[in-house]
Amino acid sequence: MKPPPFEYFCPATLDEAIGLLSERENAKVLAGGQSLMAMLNLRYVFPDVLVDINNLHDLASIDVTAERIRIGAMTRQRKIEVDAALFARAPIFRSALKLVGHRQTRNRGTIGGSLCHLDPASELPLLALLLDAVVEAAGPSGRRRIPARDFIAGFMMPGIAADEIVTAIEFSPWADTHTFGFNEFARRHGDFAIASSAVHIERDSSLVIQRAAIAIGGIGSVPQRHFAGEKLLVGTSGDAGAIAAVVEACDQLEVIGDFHGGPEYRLSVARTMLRRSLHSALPGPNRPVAA
Ligand SMILES: Cc1cc2nc3c(=O)[nH]c(=O)nc-3n(C[C@@H](O)[C@H](O)[C@H](O)COP(=O)(O)OP(=O)(O)OC[C@H]3O[C@@H](n4cnc5c(N)ncnc54)[C@H](O)[C@@H]3O)c2cc1C
Repeated sequence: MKPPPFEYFCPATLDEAIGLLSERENAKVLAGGQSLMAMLNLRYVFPDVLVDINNLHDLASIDVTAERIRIGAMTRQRKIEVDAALFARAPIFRSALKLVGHRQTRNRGTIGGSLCHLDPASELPLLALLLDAVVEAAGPSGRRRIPARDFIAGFMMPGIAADEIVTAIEFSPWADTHTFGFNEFARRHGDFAIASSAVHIERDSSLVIQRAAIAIGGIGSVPQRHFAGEKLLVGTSGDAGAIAAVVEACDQLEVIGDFHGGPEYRLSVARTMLRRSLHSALPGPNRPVAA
């Protein structure tokens, strides 16, 4: 398959790229190309202009401080997977990235591209939601910061205008003592997940859960926070009863079916993935016996 014809630009600066997106009709950003090129070849999208942002090297960096983690939009997924400083403060990225496509796709694919493609089963938007990240976008009227929950505007619909470019994602790292779990089920390695779950937990010295974040991907039109489950978990020791209640409460999430599986099947897979993630995030004496 060949893509439909398009004009191609490869600007050297962010301003130039934004200028092209504002001046040209029906223009699209090209980042790692791992989703866009397939969509062009399959004739799902027909842009008249492609603005390749691979020369915007300033957008490819990872900055980790005690208060803040910032990942530039053009950072390759493989770079994020192996970054030691990021791993020390947010190890969930490595676990999740190992499940994003294949090493070859991660060598090219970018975090910005994944956020903007916004497949409901994508791992990186799920982490953005889990971590209450802020997405930074630049457009003709400057830069703005968009909370991940607003950025995820709908099914494969990022909350940015056609002439805006995502420049970075930022979030505050959790306490060094936090624990996490990330699990997903896909029919073949590298496929998009039928359901995925991401869990972050902070406990006090008595092993009582003080803070919890849970996000579920793949089962709805967008990745979702499981707020009801988080409430059920905080204040408990993460015992078997609490875990069962959190898993049960998944029926409060949006669940849709497609040709890969109906809603009941997806919900059942999501519950299993969540149970596994909770078990990984709750090590030590309070770890419940796996069901
Ligand atoms: C075999 C295979 C398996 C895969 N498996 C998975 C998987 O399991 N999980 C997963 O999450 N992904 C998976 N993917 C897709 C992933 O590899 C892509 O990297 C990702 O979806 C898009 O990132 P990209 O940098 O390649 O973006 P592109 O393909 O270049 O762009 C994707 C979309 O985002 C827009 N865009 C890109 N960057 C920006 C920006 N900075 N600002 C504004 N708009 C932007 C583009 O215009 C386009 O609409 C898979 C891909 C392949 C080929």
